[in-house]
Amino acid sequence: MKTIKKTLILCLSIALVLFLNACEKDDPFKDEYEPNNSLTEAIELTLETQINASISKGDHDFYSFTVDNQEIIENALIELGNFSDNLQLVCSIYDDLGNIRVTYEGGEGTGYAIKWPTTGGTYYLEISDKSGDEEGDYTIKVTDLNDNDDNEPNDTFSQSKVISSIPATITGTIVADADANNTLGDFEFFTILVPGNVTINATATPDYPESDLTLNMEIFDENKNSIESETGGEGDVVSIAISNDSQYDAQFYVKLGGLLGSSDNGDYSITFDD
Ligand SMILES: [Ca+2]
Ligand SMILES: [Ca+2]
Ligand SMILES: [Ca+2]
Ligand SMILES: [Ca+2]
Repeated sequence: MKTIKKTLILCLSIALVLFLNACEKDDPFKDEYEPNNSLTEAIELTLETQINASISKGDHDFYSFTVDNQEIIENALIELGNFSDNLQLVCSIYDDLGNIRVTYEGGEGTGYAIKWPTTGGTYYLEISDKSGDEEGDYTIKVTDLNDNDDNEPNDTFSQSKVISSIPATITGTIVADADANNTLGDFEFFTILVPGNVTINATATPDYPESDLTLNMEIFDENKNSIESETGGEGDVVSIAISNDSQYDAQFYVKLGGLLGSSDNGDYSITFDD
């Protein structure tokens, strides 16, 4: 009798284990990248390669990606798409020290894309459902856009591009908001030598039809003291006259920044003439 009872318990236990296993295997939202439920378990993404993943109930998916922009500010594009209907995905970006930098969320069932400006490095992404109750599929892909111009890096006084002759016109692109509130953005610095008793106009123009780029410009003397600044409206040309009132040649700096509008197009041209 005792043996029969033991056998019965054993059979039931085996059945239970098999049942639980089957349940786990049958969970259509347990993806092949599990377990990736913490920063230390993050799955490394290959740039420009989309992967298909899933959020099971209460699931958090961590990924990492690395971009090398050679100290030039460029955007990494993080695309989340192909959601199951009920899923509302939240995406947080962490730096390589594990500090959370920003959190985005999309609408229910809708994908979205994030532009992440960086001079390079490793970042982590945490993906989860906003409510924690929904489950479903999604895709994720990170692309290095290499979207800055050929004058980079020119984000500081010491990196400024020297204008060697007048008149000169230079074209470029602002790829990340740069103004007094966005001091780590994609500023464009130029150095210009102005002869004695000469005035040179620095004129920056948003460089595509119906631009919604908002430009700002600031002029500094050779000691990096601010002389004059101007901020335009959306799509406006911004121009400052740089007057050298002394009889000697003098060096000036031009610092150009901008805020991107909804078109996300930062193309501009800047002209120096007298
Ligand atoms: Ca998952
Ligand atoms: Ca996970
Ligand atoms: Ca630029
Ligand atoms: Ca720049």
